[in-house]
Amino acid sequence: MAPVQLTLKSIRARPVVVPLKRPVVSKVGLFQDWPLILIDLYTNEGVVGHSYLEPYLKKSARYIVPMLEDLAEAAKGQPLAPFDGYRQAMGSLHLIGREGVSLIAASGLDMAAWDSLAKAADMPLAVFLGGTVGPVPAYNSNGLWLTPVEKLAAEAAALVAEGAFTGLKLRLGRETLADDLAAIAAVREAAGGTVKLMRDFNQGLSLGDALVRCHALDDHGLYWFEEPTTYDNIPGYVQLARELKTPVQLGENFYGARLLYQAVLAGAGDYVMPDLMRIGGVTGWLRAAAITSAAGIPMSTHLYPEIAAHLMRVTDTAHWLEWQDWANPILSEPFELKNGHLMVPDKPGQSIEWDERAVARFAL
Ligand code: SMN
Ligand code: MG
Repeated sequence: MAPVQLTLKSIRARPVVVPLKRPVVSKVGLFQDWPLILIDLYTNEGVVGHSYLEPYLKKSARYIVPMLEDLAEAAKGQPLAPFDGYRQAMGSLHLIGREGVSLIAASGLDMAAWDSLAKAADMPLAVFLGGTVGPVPAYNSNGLWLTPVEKLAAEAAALVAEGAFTGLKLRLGRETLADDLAAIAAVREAAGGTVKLMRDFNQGLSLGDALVRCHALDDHGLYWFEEPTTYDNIPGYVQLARELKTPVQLGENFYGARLLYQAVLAGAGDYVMPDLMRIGGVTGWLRAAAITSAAGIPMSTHLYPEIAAHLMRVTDTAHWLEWQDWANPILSEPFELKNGHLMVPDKPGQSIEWDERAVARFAL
């Protein structure tokens, strides 16, 4: 089969808002439902690539969609080559800032471009990148928000049962240490002693409070402490990682692989978990994975479980996939879970196809 060179024709970006089975109650906000921006990338050769963004804020579609359209317009008629496209996007955007919305838009296009290329090659993305399809160890991150402690036990049991999970994420940083301890005890009892408990503070504590709280929780057999304090307080994270026995996890707010590199170099955490929308899509992920491989730092995923599952199959230090079913309402074939693993489908591309009736129903 002759290799197919794809040419970018146009894109379509459609905001939707999907219902959440369990509302997100967190230090970064309260979300009853969840906005997604669905991206379709059209090529002159007829291949259509897909990706989505999870921009947290419904109103952000008003500025992310035009930015996606501008970037695509600038690359129109050019060969679809994500490494070149990424460099071009960064070059054109650095005057208004490489981080933030610029990188979010570039990441969305990048993911759709890789999907298109893998589809043109008739390979799953994991295989296109030199790996294989198969299971990826996942923890269930669909619940255990800052909701009443009395409700956590039943929810923890339900979350384990949803996919025979061996890991759950619990959000901490409640009003008092006693509240956090009660939440941990309730979840531990209901989930069983062998289930790993990932703890997310969502940057909710000042550095001083984070030190006190994490020290107090350090002997409770927790699997990791995620983002105890503001994500860019690198010296603070260095101190936390040095002082605590429980591994410190961060990285969902790193914009680009260079910030991840700087954090790794400084010793700001034991684990990292880049987010595809911020790290720079597939291209940014591959760069981040090279850094964590060289540094020997375990790398987990943040959101985007479908495309992240493909990438974990080619990530040297692949650790845990964060499972959320939030995109399921608009996917024609949601990914399968088996024994606590997300299964990478043996289908071309990322295997993200829209359920168009659902997309119409949830259109913003
Ligand atoms: C998170 C994700 C999405 C919304 C709120 C909080 C969290 C995580 O940081 O790691 O899942
Ligand atoms: Mg988090």
